This record gives sequence, structure tokens and C-alpha cells, in this order.
Amino acid sequence: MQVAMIMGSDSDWPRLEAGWELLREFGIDVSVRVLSAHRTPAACADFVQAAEAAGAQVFIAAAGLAAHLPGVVAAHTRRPVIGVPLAAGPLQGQDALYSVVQMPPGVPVAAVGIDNARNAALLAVEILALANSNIDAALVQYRRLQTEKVLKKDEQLQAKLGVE
Ligand code: RP5
Repeated sequence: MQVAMIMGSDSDWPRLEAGWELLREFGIDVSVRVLSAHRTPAACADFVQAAEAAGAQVFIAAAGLAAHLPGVVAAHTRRPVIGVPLAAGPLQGQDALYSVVQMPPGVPVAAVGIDNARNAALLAVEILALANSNIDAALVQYRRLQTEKVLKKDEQLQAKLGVE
């Protein structure tokens, strides 16, 4: 296992699936679990410790509402934790965003934007790439394709607008 992805509820999965797919596209060995900071605290702690022992290099933890999960995961591992605040409930992710980004000093969580599981996955890939040249080469290719796509769209817009 290279990355452990944890979500607070199965209702979170639709917002996380794109991140999981991206990790799979990079060939990353990822384990995905539903574990809650509040509803399954012991199982959550046990999994994080077991995942670190099994070689997980990065954790992605996603939750909505009060969103303590990323901080709780970080409390049980020294590996980097990327928190994904999810849009849920009346505040639509603003509560989760503040919970994830405002960790007290000493136990950091790297926060991405609300529902931005793809960026969490990419950040995890970048961390793995520090020690894995194959993953780094895949990242180079990913960035190249992304650049080409944007330049192509610009070209199409210029053509549509009749710009010489
Ligand atoms: C959080 O509460 C979960 O991460 C989810 O975003 C939210 C609602 O969970 P469910 O009531 O849908 O299980 O812990």
C-alpha cells in the first residue's frame, strides 16, 4: 500500500471517486476505507497505524460537516495527511474547510479545496514522486498533456473568435 484513502461515510464516495481514479491512473497502490473519527474511533486509529506499518506513505482523509477525520488520522501517523473538506449539510463544506485547514500547531494536515479529491490525489502523487523516479516521470507526462490540452482549447477559442 502506497496511499491510504479514508472517508468519514459511504455518502462521501461520489466526491472522492475522481481522486481514487487518478491514483489508479498513476498505478498507485491505494487502499480505500470508510472509517469515521466519531462513529468508529477505535477502528480508525487501528487502520491508520496498520496502514503506516504496511508501508503507506501518504494518507488522504475526507469528511464533511465538523470533519475531524483528517486531524484524527494525523494524530495517529507521522506520514503526511492530506485533508479533503467535503460539501455536506447546511454550510456546504465551509464548516469542513475550517475544521481541516485550522489544525492546531504540532499536528499538520495539508488541506485542499472543498471536494477537490483530484488535487489531493495529485499532491499524494507528488509526495511519492520525491522517492520514485517512475512516478516522477508519469507526473512530467501528466503536466505535459495538461498543458497541451489548455493550449489546444486556446487555439480553438482563437479560431472561433476569428483572431488572426
Ligand atoms: C461526515 O458526516 C461524513 O464524512 C459525511 O460527509 C457527513 C455525513 O455523513 P452521513 O450522515 O451521510 O453518513 O462524518
